[in-house]
Amino acid sequence: MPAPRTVLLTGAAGGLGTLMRGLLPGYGYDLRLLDLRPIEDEPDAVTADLCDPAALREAVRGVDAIVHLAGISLEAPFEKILKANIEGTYHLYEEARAEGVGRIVFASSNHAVGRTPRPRGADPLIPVDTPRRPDTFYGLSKSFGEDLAQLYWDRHGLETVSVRIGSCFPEPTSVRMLSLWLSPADGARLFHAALTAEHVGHTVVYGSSANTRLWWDLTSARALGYEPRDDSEPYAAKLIAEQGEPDPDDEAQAYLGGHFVTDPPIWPY
Ligand code: NAI
Ligand code: 15L
Repeated sequence: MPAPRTVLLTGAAGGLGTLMRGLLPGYGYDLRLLDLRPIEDEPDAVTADLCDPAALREAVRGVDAIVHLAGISLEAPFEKILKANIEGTYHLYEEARAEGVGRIVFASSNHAVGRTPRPRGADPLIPVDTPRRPDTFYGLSKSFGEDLAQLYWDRHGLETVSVRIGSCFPEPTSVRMLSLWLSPADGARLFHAALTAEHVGHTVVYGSSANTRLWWDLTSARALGYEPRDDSEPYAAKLIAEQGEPDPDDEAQAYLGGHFVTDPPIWPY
């Protein structure tokens, strides 16, 4: 696939979308923006629902690739997740296929494998082919997205890199995030690698920085050319002083998905 230049960024009004709107143009991309919500100071952004195939057809026409961030990003009743994340992602793939888009970078999540026990002591890092164990309907929708991506590669030759993002925020804000943090700058590096690596088929990668306390294996991400530069460790002493060391007997800290396993944050809309 030739290096993509015009990229549709879905979910462009969201937290990660806003960070990537700032960073991805630095890699030479022309971004076309899409979200359910209008975006201030972006009059050309497409305001559309993922469940509107006609609007998606227009939005994907002529783009070289898609970075798909749109959707419900926390736990919600199944019916809402079904619409936005499952049907919505299907519609995007279907319109991308119809318009001949070559590649999608799909924002999967650690919550697709959130019920996986977190490694302790000398345990090996969690491999990318660990069985999927969603911790929520939200995580289940990300697991669906990964299967959808595999189907569209196998059946239609539409490539995807599914990025199981850890926690992509300007700074880690919890002890758990010390292991999962993806700095925004590393996030842009990873998306750029996912957009430009050759022959990805459907590749699943974990998305985090080179954290000292890493829980998962970044080999498949590095194979795309991703070279993380950040590490959450400078934040560790302060966060541990405030929140304490993780308690292995606390169920909310025993799994990759953290408190999503016991008390998931609910999508507010
Ligand atoms: P966010 O909630 O801030 O942004 C999501 C955006 O999607 C919102 O602007 C929302 O308006 C839009 N959206 C929701 N439903 C839509 C629909 N039906 N049609 C069109 N747009 C719709 O979430 P955030 O943090 O920016 O995450 C972006 C993506 O990355 C999400 O898919 C999330 O699941 C995934 N992710 C994010 C992580 C993070 O650390 N920020 C970690 C793991 C995954
Ligand atoms: C996610 O998948 C969420 O979208 C994000 O808001 C964070 O909660 C992140 O996981 C996390 O696990 O920290």
